Order: sequence, then structure tokens, then C-alpha cells
Amino acid sequence: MPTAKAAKTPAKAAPAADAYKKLGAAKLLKIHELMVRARLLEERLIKMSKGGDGFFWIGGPGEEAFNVPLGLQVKKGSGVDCDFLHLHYRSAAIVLAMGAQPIDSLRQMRSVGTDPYSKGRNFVNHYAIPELNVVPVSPTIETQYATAIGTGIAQARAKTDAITVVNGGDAGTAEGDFHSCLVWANRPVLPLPILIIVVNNGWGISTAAATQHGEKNIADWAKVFPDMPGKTINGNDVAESWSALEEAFAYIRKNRKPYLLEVKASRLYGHSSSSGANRIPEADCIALLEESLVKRGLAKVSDFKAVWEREAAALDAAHKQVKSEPFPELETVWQDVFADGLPPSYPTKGGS
Ligand SMILES: Cc1ncc(C[n+]2csc(CCOP(=O)(O)OP(=O)(O)O)c2C)c(N)n1
Repeated sequence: MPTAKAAKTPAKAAPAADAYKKLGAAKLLKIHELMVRARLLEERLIKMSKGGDGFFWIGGPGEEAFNVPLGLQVKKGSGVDCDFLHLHYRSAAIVLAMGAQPIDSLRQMRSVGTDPYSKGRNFVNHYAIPELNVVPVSPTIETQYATAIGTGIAQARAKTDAITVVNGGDAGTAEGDFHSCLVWANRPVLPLPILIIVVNNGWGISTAAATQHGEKNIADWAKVFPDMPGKTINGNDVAESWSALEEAFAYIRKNRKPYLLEVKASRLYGHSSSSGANRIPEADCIALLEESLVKRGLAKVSDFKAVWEREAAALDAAHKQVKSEPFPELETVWQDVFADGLPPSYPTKGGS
């Protein structure tokens, strides 16, 4: 089990003394289990990237306290009457909370043909889940804020309470796509029901946020638009994250207008495997949750130990299974590639 370490990011206790009790032990323990599942998965993926059982890792350990409540509050399903998600590469805990299985991330990491997100072709944590309205994750940062406009328009026109959710990082807000999203979401002729999330971990690879942002909070961009609430929260705190999301989802579902939410969170293993993926001594949201639950008498340390052990055993079994699965066949290389007129020297395009 992790321990709460010195924090660069906020590590204060629950915002309201009873916010945890209000959520209740059963829900908190479910959230805890999903957070542990996501953390163990990310740590396994890192190990795979370092051990030659994969090529590159990027992911979201440190964001579980916000991402699990987000995944649990989404209106799940496919089509315009369910929420659409335009995610980025730190979103594992969101999709796991929505029901995705850790084994599929192991498959994408090992690049085996059974990877349901990209058939072994894309980086790990690059999801594409049509049945959950999770649109394909792009390795180019911030483009998700542009595609979110599209599903936002569809949902603004439809008679539905479903919304679009988009998330990304603080550094990416320097890109035009982020500002296009703000402008399009706030057009008076057709405001868009989009939850615009920026997870601020204080870094863009190795560039410190403090050196780049003239604005005090990224959520301050909301001040320009009178109809768009903007809020900055401590994403290391489960109760604060849960209630901020509840408020934002309810506002957007009812008013059919955007909401900008900035989430301060830890980046526990640095940027990616390219920067070493070693543990950083920032606040650990799982340790903080465990402390909060024990302090309030909502759980015992032995309860947590059982969860960590059970989840680790399930992951071991999944990893063993994935190691027995085949890599993609060479002749499938052009399947699902949307290009015609390939030079004759290339293998024939197979599939559809
Ligand atoms: C369009 C584009 N520019 C640059 C990059 C290289 N790049 C990958 S991640 C990253 C930093 C992103 O930082 P931030 O938006 O804060 O998100 P974080 O990774 O911290 O979650 C950059 C610059 C990229 N992938 N795409």
C-alpha cells in the first residue's frame, strides 16, 4: 500500500468534514477498489515498458481520485443520448470505472493482435471504445478539444440530457484547439453541453507550468464567458472531486451549456517512459483516501490489504494470458487504414 508523501500538489484533508460520510462507505470502497485497479495497472504497464514487454508507456497514475468519480458519473452507452468522451493518454482510471478491463490495456501495451482498441498498432492508453462513446485517443495533444465540439453540437441539437466530456493537460491549453473549444462551446446561437476539463499536474513534459501561464488559474478563462462556470479543485481528494463533478454534470445536463473544470492533481511517475517513469514524491491520492477512511472509521487497513492483493492477483493472471496471445499477422498491416492508391511495392491492402 502507498504512503502519502510530501506534496507539491494540494494534499489537504476533505473539504467538508462530513463529505466522506455523505458519500458513504460502500461507494467509497468501490471507488477505492477502482483506484487500486488503475494504479496497479499503470505500474504493471511501466514495468512492461522497462522489461521489453512493450515499447512506450504514458499514463495517469496520480489522477485516480478524480478520474474514477468521473468514470462512475458518466451516462454510459453509445449514440447521441449517452455521454461522449474525448480523452487523452492519462485516462485509464476513467475507462476502468466505466467498465473497461485491465487485460485490454495489457494487450495494447504488448501490441498483440487481440488489443481491442487498435489491434496492436497504437501506444498504450490510447483507447477507442465505440460502445462507450469513447472516441479514439490521439497522441497529438489537444486535438480532443476540437473533436469535442462535434459531439457537443450533435447533443445540443438532439433532445437529450447527454453531454460531451473532454479532458487534457495544462500545457496543452496553450494550443488553439483548447480556445476553439471555449469559443464554440459559448456561441450564443448554440451553446454546447460540454464539460471542459483541464488536469493541471504542473508540468508539460519537463516545462514547469509556473513558467508558462500568465493567468492565475486555468479555470479563469471561464471569466470571459458570462454563461460558463469555471472552478479549480483539488483532484487528489475523492470527496471534493465527486461533488465538483456532480455539480458540473447536473449543471450541463440541465442548462445545456458548458462548464470549465480545472483539476489539480499529481503526476506520480513523471511524463512517460521517455523520462524514466520513476516514482516522484508527490501527494498520493490513494494513500490520502485510505487515511481518510480509517480516520472516519469507514474502513480498516486490513480491508485495503485484501483489495491490493486481489487486484494484483487478477492482473498477474491477465498478464500471463496476454503473453500467450499472438502479435498481428503481417498480412493484416493495411487493414483499417483509410488510404487508397498505395504504391505497388507495398503488400496488398487486406480487410475492409
Ligand atoms: C500537438 C502536439 N504538440 C506537442 C506534443 C508533444 N507532447 C506530448 S505530451 C506533451 C505535454 C503535454 O502536457 P500537458 O498538456 O500539461 O498534459 P500532461 O502530459 O501533463 O498530462 C507534449 C508537449 C504532442 N504530442 N502533440
